[in-house]
Amino acid sequence: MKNQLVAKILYEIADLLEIKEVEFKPRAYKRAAMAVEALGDDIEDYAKYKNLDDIPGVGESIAKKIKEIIDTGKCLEHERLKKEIPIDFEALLSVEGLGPKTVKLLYKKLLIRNLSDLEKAASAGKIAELEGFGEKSQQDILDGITLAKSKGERMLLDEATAFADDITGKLKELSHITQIEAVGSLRRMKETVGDIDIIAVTRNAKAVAEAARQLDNVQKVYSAGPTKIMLKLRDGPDVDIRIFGEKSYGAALLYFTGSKQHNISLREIAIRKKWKLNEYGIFSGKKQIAGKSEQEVYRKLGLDYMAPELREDRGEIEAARTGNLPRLVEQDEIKGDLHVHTTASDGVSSLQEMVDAAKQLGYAYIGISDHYGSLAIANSMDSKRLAIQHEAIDKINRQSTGIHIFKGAEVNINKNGTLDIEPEVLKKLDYAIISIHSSFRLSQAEQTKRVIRALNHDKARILGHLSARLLFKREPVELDYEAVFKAAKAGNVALEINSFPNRLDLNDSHAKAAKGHGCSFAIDTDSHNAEHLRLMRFGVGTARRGWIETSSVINTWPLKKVADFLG
Ligand code: DGT
Ligand code: CA
Ligand code: CA
Ligand code: ZN
Repeated sequence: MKNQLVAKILYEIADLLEIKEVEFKPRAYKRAAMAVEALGDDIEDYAKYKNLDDIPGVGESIAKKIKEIIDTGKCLEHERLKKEIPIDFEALLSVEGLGPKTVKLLYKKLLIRNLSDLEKAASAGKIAELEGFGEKSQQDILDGITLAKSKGERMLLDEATAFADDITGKLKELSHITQIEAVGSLRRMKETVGDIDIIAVTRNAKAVAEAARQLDNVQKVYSAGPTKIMLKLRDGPDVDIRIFGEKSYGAALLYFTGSKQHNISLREIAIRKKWKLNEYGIFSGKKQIAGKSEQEVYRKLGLDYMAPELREDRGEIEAARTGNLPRLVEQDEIKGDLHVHTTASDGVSSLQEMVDAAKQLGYAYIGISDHYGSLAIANSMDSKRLAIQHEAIDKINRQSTGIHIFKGAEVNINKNGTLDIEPEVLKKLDYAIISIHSSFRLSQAEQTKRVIRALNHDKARILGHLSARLLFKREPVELDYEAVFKAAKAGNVALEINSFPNRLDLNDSHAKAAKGHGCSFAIDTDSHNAEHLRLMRFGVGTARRGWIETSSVINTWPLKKVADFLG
């Protein structure tokens, strides 16, 4: 899908025009970018079968540019603006606290174009001297640069998944490829991915190498032999493709899925049995005694099958040996999504659009949880707007459309642990998700006290994105997690596993620790447009990495039971 690429370029045109102080146009581009982001269909299909200017917010001139991006991967107007104003938006906006407005200001005042300009200016104390900045914001920027740089060559799981799906999808069309699958950290659903690893079975390795060379987004082919092809994608990761025979497919999957530590422990078991285990199979002397499937290899080693998400050598092998593996939650057991924003706060899709999209996913319920309170940046609701939303929800619920809508809200936890909502308004909700959106840097003791106090509010039923981290952007808050999990269990508050790819919060190890305290979980998406509802798979993957079982996930429960839980 080229939707993301189109939206990204439109957003950048908007930002560049804003720097040039062009009137009106920036808003138009931004609106169009948001609409493309929220579009349910593949934009390429849309261009083929419908009129691009039927998309709300897209006029004739922007439609032309979208067509140009679909056809050529870029837009001349955008290239021209970039030459005129050579700012590396992507890098600068990846620094926590820098928005388009600040980037614009820093360019105008200090001619900052990229991370290195920014770092120089901040280190020299020039940013603190600007009006509206100070020592603290300068230090925040320096910290932000360190984090943005830590991204290095790794990327978020959803980005890596999109790249991998694209390649495996195209190669799958070759008739001589009988099996192909992405492995490595991607298959283990790790929160960030270094390179993409792919295993294929084919009769014609030469043709695979040729096809890989021809992929339209390949930037460079490092090497292409009969068993291994290594390449780099344009604006993307390195990809290792390895080719195996049918007989070794399972062993190869197992080996290249990793983790390395999991592999090492398996090999030790094989050695104890006087066998050899490698990417071609289990061998007794020269004879292959297993290797066609992963199941076969595990069985031979006396182990139950372990889902890829478990393979981190965190006790899964012992559990597999003794028949004690967890009954992991699965994507198709999810019956609803309880963290969803709409146009009533900072979402892009309307209530009705969100409900329709949830229905299409086969959900039995959805919880609408727009921001409430004083958080200006998120266009938070007040009691008046909430009342209007509740009327709209009542109306849809009365139509008995086969999906139930819960009335929720995402409520900020104030610095002192009170909630940013009037008590009489809180009472009108079915439930509140309580989240940290400010005061990220309290001491561990203060932060822990704050969260535990907030847990005690009636209606606080889900604790949202607990660590508040943003991958490559914001460090997690300091917290006595064990104490919070204990309090959540005592108050019967579910812990969110936020599926948004730059959050994945709780992360895998926190989820596993919380499970140890008997906590329950809500895996949800924090959707801001209808497409985001599909991000659920990344939250489910994270939950599975945390050994989370179906029974403890509240949004696998039937409607009646969730309604009881929410109260
Ligand atoms: P990444 O790419 O950094 O996100 O992480 P992985 O896990 O995808 O690591 P990668 O791409 O270096 O290797 C893919 C898999 O291949 C890895 O998970 C396990 C296996 N592997 C790689 N190197 C070794 C090794 O030296 N020993 C063993 N036993 N397995 C290895
Ligand atoms: Ca890898
Ligand atoms: Ca690799
Ligand atoms: Zn939030």
